[in-house]
Amino acid sequence: MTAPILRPDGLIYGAAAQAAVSSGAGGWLAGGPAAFIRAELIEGAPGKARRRILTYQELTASREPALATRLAHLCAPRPPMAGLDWARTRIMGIVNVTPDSFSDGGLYQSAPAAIAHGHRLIADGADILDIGGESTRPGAAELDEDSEWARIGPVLEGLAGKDTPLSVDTRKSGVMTRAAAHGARMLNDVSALGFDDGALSAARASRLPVVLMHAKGSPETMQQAPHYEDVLVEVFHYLESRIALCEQAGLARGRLIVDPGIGFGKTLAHNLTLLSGLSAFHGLGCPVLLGASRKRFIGELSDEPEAARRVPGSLAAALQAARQGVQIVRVHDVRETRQALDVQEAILTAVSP
Ligand code: 9MG
Repeated sequence: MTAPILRPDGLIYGAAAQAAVSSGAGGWLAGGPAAFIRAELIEGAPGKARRRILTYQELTASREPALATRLAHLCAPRPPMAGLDWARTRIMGIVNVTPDSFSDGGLYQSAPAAIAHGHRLIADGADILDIGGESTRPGAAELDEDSEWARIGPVLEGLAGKDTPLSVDTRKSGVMTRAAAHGARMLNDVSALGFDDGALSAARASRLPVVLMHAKGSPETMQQAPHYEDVLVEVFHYLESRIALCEQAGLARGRLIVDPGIGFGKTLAHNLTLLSGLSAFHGLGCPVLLGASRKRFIGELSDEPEAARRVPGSLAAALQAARQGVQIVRVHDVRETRQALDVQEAILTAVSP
């Protein structure tokens, strides 16, 4: 039987959230600061799932053990990771040391240029930097491990030792191990530890938090007519199965971050469904990361072929993620995102006289 999914709805913030939780009318979403007063219950297999809305009070009254477990995951506070707590949405700034990334490929290809870019993102308000040496844009070819490390290693060393934690974006066990030894504080694997047979054990041994991202197929093939019966249900259950695999291998849920993988084997409609249903992923009991920055779906919606001109759409996606309690947004435009998130937070938590 498929485990139920809860997609929190009726999200509230600030004093309203506090009052709802205190009165028992609402629950904290992943420990707060957002709370929810109802949720969509999604039961059944993809393509046959039934959906109905229940109030928070109806949910807490349920005697169904699977539902109680889901609700507990949904509400529990997440432990800090890489020195970051989750009191506000964290910004992960992108440092691509690649010749061919979809948006900034070639711009920071030399280590000094990438390090300078990293410093700029920190000054702009990044909470964490994600350093990547292999492009994962649709159609990108694979890179061998030594070449990938030759790109990442010097940048990691150049940015390590600052207060801002560093994440390394890699699918390869050897790069994970080397990154951990050179000061990385997080691993970001777009294949959810599925690309390299040694990745699960390397990630476990690193003792670092790990991002598990959903992707359908490899970057080379993923945009060739992706199909789902029910994208939200399938992505959710895929991530749940990866968490179970990690836990069986000794990599605790408390070290995992989940990501629905916007643009990785998804059409525009799939991406929009995931973006509007992001709050459901809190039911996995891990912080949620979203990477929508400058992606193709924004270009499709706005008829904008140039990735660097998709900043407004990227901000809309980051704001939507933050309102749904997403803990980390992975972005190119840190300063703009910081300002947008700060303004939204001030509005959502404003106290009326
Ligand atoms: C490396 N990379 C590119 N896009 C990404 C996304 O959406 N999420 C994560 N975790 N990594 C990404």
